[in-house]
Amino acid sequence: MSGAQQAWLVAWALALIPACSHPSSDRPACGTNGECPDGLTCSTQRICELPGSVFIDANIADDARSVPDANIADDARVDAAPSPSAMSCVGPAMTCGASGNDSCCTSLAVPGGTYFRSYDKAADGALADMGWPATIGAFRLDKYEVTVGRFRAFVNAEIGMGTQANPPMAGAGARANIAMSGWDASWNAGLAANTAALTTELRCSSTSSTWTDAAGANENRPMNCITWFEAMAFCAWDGGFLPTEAEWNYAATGGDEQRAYPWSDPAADLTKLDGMHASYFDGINCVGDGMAGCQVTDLVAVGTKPTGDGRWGQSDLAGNVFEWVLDWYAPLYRASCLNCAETTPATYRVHRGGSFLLGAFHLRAGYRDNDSPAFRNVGIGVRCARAP
Ligand SMILES: [Ca+2]
Ligand SMILES: [Ca+2]
Repeated sequence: MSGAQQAWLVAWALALIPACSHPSSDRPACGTNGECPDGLTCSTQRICELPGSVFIDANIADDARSVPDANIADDARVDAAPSPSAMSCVGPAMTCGASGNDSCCTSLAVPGGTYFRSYDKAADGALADMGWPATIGAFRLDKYEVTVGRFRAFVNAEIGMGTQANPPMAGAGARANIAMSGWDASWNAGLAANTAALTTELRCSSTSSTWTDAAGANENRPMNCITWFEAMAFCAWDGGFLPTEAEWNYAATGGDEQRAYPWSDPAADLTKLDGMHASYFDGINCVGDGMAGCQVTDLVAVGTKPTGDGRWGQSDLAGNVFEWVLDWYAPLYRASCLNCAETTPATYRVHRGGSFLLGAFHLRAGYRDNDSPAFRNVGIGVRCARAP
């Protein structure tokens, strides 16, 4: 294929991707010397970005590549009831949610249905492509992001849990109807060598990691700084599995209501986004804790902003931490699908929902982001799904 043909093919492929507006105010500007909040890095455009993300925005012209490579300069990176089987809540007190007395492992039913992926009814038309329908079977999705306390139960369950010293069994966390969805032994190499290495790596930030080696003030905050491998291993051990990208999107957008944010009701009302609904970046501050600046307290205790709950009751789907999902990242969705997931190995895994460090558009139910499965960031955690 000639260079001109290749260029045309890339342009054609990019043109198929749902266009998104992505204002620079969604991300903090860099300081004079390139300073950014912990977890973000300064781009060549002097905007604090989530490092490693692959993002394509509405301005295709500045997106020279869809996948970053070693030559950074040419990469477009501008822009219900407690679950009976949740191992992580055997023992810990009922301390989660808006009143601080709910099981941190509450898992809520999501009825099946058909919807359009990365589409919402918001009047701004930013996610207006109805070309990607999907049908989802009934499942359960945990009400809360996985907390530090739950992750601690995992680390302490047996010697070496979630590390190469004690990896998941092959096939763990598999989905009944999705081939290649369980743990693959080749992923063991992606785990930390042992518990000492793991607990060191879990402190991926000097200021905003939520993990502490001894139980402390962060037990009900979302666990961050975990890789996709650790997210997968945790949910499998906990009696669940990672939601698919389509399931996560379905729950966040309220299925056929096609909400812009999980709480948007009526769906076209985009005005309801503030610090009461979510922990996010408002263009000036991380607003989760109501205080100026971005710090670990902006990683709010799960479920403490109930006005931001979704159609089926899940909390913090938008903001606080991005949530790893099962799928490998494919730039284009399949045209339509039934209980689908991208399980063909690629380079990046998908995470969804935006974080305490990033702005409004990242929180939209249809927004997609992705990183290497080995990536750790203060803005990325996980939420588990379960069989209905
Ligand atoms: Ca703050
Ligand atoms: Ca979240």
